[in-house]
Amino acid sequence: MKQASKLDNLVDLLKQAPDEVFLQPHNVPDPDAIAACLGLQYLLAQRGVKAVIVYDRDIEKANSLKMLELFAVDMVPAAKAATLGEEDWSVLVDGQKGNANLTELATDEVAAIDHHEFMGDKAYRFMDIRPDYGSCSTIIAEYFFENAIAPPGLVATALLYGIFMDTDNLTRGARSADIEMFYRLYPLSDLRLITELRGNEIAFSDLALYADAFRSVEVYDELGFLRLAAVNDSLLGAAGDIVLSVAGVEVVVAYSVRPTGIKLSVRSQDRVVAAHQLVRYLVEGCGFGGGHAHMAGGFIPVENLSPARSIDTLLKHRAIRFMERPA
Ligand SMILES: [Mn+2]
Repeated sequence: MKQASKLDNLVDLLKQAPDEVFLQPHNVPDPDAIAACLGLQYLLAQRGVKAVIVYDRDIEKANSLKMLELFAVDMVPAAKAATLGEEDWSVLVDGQKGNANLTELATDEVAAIDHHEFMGDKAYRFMDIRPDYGSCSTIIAEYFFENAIAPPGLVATALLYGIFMDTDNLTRGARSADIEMFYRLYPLSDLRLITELRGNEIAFSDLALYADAFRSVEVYDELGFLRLAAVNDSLLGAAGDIVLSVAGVEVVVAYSVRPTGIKLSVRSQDRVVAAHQLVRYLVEGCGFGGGHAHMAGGFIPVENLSPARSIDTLLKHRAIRFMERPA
């Protein structure tokens, strides 16, 4: 007898759902999260499971919005999912319970498919967490090929773009699995759409924000700091990436100050500096954070901030102390 695939197991589980099935990506879904949800939604539909994609926090980035349009992704903001309730089940995609960037909805989170660091046992009934993968789209692409389901052109293109974005064009945290899936998706994809997405990565209104943020950049040896105005903190990671591309800068701490607290994005291309460890060090005792060795994020709630000490000083002190700690 043929061994059940991961998709088979997930489908068997979801067929027992007492009511609706939702797919929930991390908040402010990025291209990888959107593509993985789109692919999984298609796979489940092929197997007779209808799933609704539900997300929290508005999508602001131009390329994520463009994806929704080009791939006709049907995603519902959590606040508008009128039928969502405790009797519904959800699959977490590109995130896990306990992540700072994942709102706990009323649904029962029965499953998680993710490539971020393992957040500990959350009693899922299906779990596929592969922290060594560069993107969640790679995991979903494998589900297609393992089960001999051909991804339609639009789905293949979305997954290809998801891998492309999360691995920074296969240069950041990409593993052989990411490259293999990229290679298999490539001939099935519509490359004109990829070009169109690449041409929509920044909105015109973002330019002034970037310009202000870049004026705030300070560099201490290999460590760069960037402060962004709160208006659109989804630009944080992308702005951090640009600072990381500055010659000599290997580690970037980017942050934005918003009314509810400080949002952090950390990037590292220094092999001995793990971004998720650095972000945890930055927020120790006052916030939460996590991610991968190359990219990580965190948050410090406003109530934990000391009025006596500026956030700029706190973050710079802590980051420099982390860099100078004995190995
Ligand atoms: Mn991802």
